[in-house]
Amino acid sequence: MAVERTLSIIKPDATARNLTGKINTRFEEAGLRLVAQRRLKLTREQAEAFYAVHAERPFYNDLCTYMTSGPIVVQVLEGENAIARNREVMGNTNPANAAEGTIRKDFGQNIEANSVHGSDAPETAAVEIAFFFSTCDIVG
Ligand code: IDP
Ligand code: MG
Repeated sequence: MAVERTLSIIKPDATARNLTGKINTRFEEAGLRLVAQRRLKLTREQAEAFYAVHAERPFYNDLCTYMTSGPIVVQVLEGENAIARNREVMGNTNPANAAEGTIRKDFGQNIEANSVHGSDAPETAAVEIAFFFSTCDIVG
């Protein structure tokens, strides 16, 4: 296993319910280190660009509306096998199908407002990290 970095987002449903600290604790307890973090509100243009890979999906427009509906916390998580590890800790996209003890099971509201985003592969992690952070923002 290699030390990796992945892009994580705490989504508007979770910041609205003041869950940033509780979610960060899940990451830290799973051995993931928060090596960069910033709170911001996405513009429509940013949300559309970030989720461009989903542009043809039926949920794309609603997803972009939801992701601009409140503040988010963007963060870089670092650790052994961080991309897969983070996705384990997050759980299934649909909270109704997520395993016990995962973030989405415990905090997610529905398949759209599912509290967290995590990159799905090394290539997408690199692109998504660069979307929000420059190298000097990330301190490992
Ligand atoms: P992931 O976040 O688990 O990687 P993706 O398939 O990449 O799941 O979808 C990106 C995001 O789009 C999801 O986290 C969720 O917020 C939203 N989404 C995915 N599928 C649906 C759906 O069927 N209806 C509404 N929103 C969806
Ligand atoms: Mg995804």
